Amino acid sequence: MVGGAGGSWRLGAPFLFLGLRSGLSPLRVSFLHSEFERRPSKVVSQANMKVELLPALTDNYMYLLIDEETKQAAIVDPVQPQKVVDAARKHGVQLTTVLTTHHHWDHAGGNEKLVKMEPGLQVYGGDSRVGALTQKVSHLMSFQVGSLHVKCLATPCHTSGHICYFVTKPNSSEPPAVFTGDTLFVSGCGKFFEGTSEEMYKALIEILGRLPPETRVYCGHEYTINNLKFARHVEPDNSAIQRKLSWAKAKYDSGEPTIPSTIGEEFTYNPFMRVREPTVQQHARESDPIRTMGALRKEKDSFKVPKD
Ligand SMILES: N[C@@H](CCC(=O)N[C@@H](CS)C(=O)NCC(=O)O)C(=O)O
Ligand SMILES: [Zn+2]
Ligand SMILES: [Zn+2]
Repeated sequence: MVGGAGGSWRLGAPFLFLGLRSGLSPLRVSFLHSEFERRPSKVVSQANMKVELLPALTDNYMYLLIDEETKQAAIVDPVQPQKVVDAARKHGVQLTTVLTTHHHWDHAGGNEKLVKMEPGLQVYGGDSRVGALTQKVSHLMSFQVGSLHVKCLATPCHTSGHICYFVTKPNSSEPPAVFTGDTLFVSGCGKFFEGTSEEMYKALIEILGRLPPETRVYCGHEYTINNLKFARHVEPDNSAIQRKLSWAKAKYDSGEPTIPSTIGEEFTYNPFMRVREPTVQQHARESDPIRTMGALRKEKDSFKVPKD
């Protein structure tokens, strides 16, 4: 909307000036004025956000987040910069922003090279260990990518500086998106390298779990099938797990990603989001959700994934 209005103002002002100088009637001036008024709403009704999944390495995902209104874009975890530059060119968008979830090589390892290829990028992250960092962020800080609103959610545990990015399009009926890196996976969560069960409980239940249920979840890895096999081991009688696993196997067989899920869906099959459920606590032989979180993570760290 800002771009649309700015564009017509830049056009409108000289026309108005010429109009006065050449003695055009006030009618002509008011016609220009009504043109100016009409433009912004048209832009808003067409505006949208688009997310392109870019598979990287063996099972990582990078995400190109496009603001359709301004044709500006952000890239989440650009570990393979050439693929990012090619995708931005294909869509005809201007890459302005890098959103880094955490400092691990398979997520932040491409930042320096990308910044060399595309000078002037803003590189966001929550950890000084993130390469080429220009904007160190913390919990609830927010900024714009074009007309899209991005809110930083600190979710320390997998790493101490891990950030998830919650993206909304103001005045749109479109569901929001959240980029969860290695905190939340489809039906799983990241290993607790630099944090505690209490922190992962806070991240999954109190921060990500309180986002609108329709929020699209874009995670850092394609681990869905293995995660659902662990979920089935935890809750053998949960039909949401059975259904999602059959669906994920079919997707895998046709070479398609299983991303995104939604926050609402995760509560039905992700054992780490279900630590308050009696069935999950009984499996873990615990009666407290945080201790259940710890027990599940410990069990999954050495879980041998069955063939089917
Ligand atoms: N188990 C992983 C091994 C790789 C790994 O440790 N990945 C990290 C993220 S880079 C993690 O947190 N994985 C979560 C998990 O294995 O449950 C796999 O399925 O390939
Ligand atoms: Zn990681
Ligand atoms: Zn990772």
